[in-house]
Amino acid sequence: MTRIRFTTAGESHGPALVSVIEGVPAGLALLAADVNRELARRQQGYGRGRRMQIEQDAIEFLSGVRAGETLGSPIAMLIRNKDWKNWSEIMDPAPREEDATEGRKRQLTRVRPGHADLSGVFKYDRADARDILERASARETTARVAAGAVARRLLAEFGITIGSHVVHLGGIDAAAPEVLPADINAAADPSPLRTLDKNAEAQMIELIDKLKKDGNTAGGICEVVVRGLPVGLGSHVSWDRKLDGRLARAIVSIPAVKAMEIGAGFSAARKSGAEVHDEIEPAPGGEFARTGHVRRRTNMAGGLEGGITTGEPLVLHVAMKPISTLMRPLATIDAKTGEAAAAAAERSDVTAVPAMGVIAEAMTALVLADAFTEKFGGDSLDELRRNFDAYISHISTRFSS
Ligand code: EPS
Repeated sequence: MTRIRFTTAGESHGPALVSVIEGVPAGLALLAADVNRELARRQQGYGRGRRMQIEQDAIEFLSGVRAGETLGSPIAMLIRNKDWKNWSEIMDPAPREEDATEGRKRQLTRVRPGHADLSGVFKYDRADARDILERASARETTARVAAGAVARRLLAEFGITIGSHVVHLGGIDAAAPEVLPADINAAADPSPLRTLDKNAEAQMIELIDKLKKDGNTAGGICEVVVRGLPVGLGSHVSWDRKLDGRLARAIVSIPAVKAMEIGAGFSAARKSGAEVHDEIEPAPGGEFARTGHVRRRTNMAGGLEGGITTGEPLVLHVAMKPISTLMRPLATIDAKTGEAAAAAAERSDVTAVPAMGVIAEAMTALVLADAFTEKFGGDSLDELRRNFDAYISHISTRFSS
């Protein structure tokens, strides 16, 4: 497994973020613009903090791409932090004279409930929670989105598209249209909340303005939809090959994400089997070649049965808790003294749910690109395509002979 791996490095106010993705076949057309477009999507959303005005995230390829095509070698991408110039003393990797006497400026010891601050200080035995929060910051997700953009390019070659939209924010539900638009992101991205419901959007904006005044924050839920998948990615044979588990791990690792549902999710537990399981019927016609010329009458399963894709759209719901930095701080302790204190108020966002959808798309793309290359193999894009075409031709003629 794991034919496609990725890792990220970087502190929120350090010089740069780094993203390394490995296992992408050679010969995939890839431009910095393909990645930067996704980074720009992650930066949008009503309710973001001032940092998003400072940064204009963009990558430089350090390796793995030549003349606009991947080489099959690790692709390393550098994303410089524009804010670094304001933090270079505080984040300087080299020791400074004043460290011994005064310590670094902007220490954070009034640890924030809900953030990694306190557990991290204990675990890594640090005096300053900045040593923890700089890496725990959701700034790291920029590097995930960069890797995800490469995975998305690969999937696009095979007609697989990934979109998302916000379906809930801080107690406000957004009504989903009966039929989702063909291009979900083209419809959702122009909305400041990335929602498809204009009424809900206005209420969400009002809520965010109110929470901002109150020094408070909001969470919410995004729906991620993947179309164009073939039947047969993932496997039922062992726990760690099951695609549902692999997706859950990737998605729930996103900062502040507390839950993920597949298809009907929690609501399936309250229904009977006859209501939940999607009936299967023959489906002749070219568009169903990827599903072996069958289709489900419904998609309660959200595109996965037995940890394997069915070829129906993959549908995930991803829940994010409210951001844990509150401008009107909660009670905590001072990690220096152990005494009661009010939590530190670092610059932050009121909500980042619209961005979370973009990050969830990226993590989904990475898991699916891994499962896709695992199934179809190949060191070059052409080889991957030959293997894919042979499989589709095989499953689509299964019932015709
Ligand atoms: C983020 C950058 C951060 C935060 C946010 C996400 O920038 P700064 O800390 O300089 O304001 O805005 O991180 C958090 C909400 C958090 O709790 O760490 C980004 O690039 O997405």
